[in-house]
Amino acid sequence: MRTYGHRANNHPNAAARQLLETIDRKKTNLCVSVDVTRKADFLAIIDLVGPFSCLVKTHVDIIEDFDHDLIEQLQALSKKHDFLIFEDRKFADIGNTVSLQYSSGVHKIASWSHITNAHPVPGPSIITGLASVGKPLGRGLLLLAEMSTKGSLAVGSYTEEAVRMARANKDFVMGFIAQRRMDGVGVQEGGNSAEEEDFLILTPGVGLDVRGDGMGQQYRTPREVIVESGCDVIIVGRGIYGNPKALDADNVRRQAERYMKEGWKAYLERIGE
Ligand code: 5IU
Repeated sequence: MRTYGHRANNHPNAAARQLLETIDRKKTNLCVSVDVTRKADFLAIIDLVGPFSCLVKTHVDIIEDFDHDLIEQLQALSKKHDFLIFEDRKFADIGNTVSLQYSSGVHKIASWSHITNAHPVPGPSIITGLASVGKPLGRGLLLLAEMSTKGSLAVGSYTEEAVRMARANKDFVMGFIAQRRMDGVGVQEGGNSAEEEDFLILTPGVGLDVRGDGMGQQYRTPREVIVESGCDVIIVGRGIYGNPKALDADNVRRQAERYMKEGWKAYLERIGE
């Protein structure tokens, strides 16, 4: 299994290259997911976890006091701590509409988010729409090939079609949100092999202390995700920041470091070091 650094040197997608370089430089495959509704909490958590993260995942539409200053501060933290930004927008509409949702509105996601994601449900036109905005800016797109939730419909032929859509759009699609490596998935008999591709697999549903959240979320450990399933980045939210109404800065820092160490240990095991 190749190293993150080796993959960075050879990756054709600019955003994937940036992410792999950051992972290699900081020795962390941890993406922290920050689902909180107050700007002050959002920025405080990111400042605490930034040193341990290669990527910070946001849902800016849940922030009640969102403003342009939040984006400026987020970008400053991204520079200060050397992490990329991933707005987990999960676009799902027709090409024209998603191009407007990505570029415009209150949030202007494409102007600050290095990476975003989309449901493959509308078919390849969703990639065309998003690429018309994101490609000139050097952004990267992840397709949702699978989900971590109980009863997810993104399985079987749906997942295979998602991978085929990505293969046909490698200049903009850098990888997947999925629960396992996608090498060979959807490759038809006699069809092209997947040898030439290097999709990044970013995986939510990661926790060390509990197996679920009572709302359908299912957690696996960093080792299960990185070693057993061959994924590249662990996405961790509440396992790190706990209850946003009772933030404990020392504990947030400690948990981020704990997940970073577990994720890196698993990666070293995977590459045989
Ligand atoms: N998320 C999932 N599962 C998925 C997808 C996205 O949990 O399949 I696609 C998001 C939802 C949340 C974060 O923003 O990842 C996980 O947060 P917790 O670690 O707090 O469960």
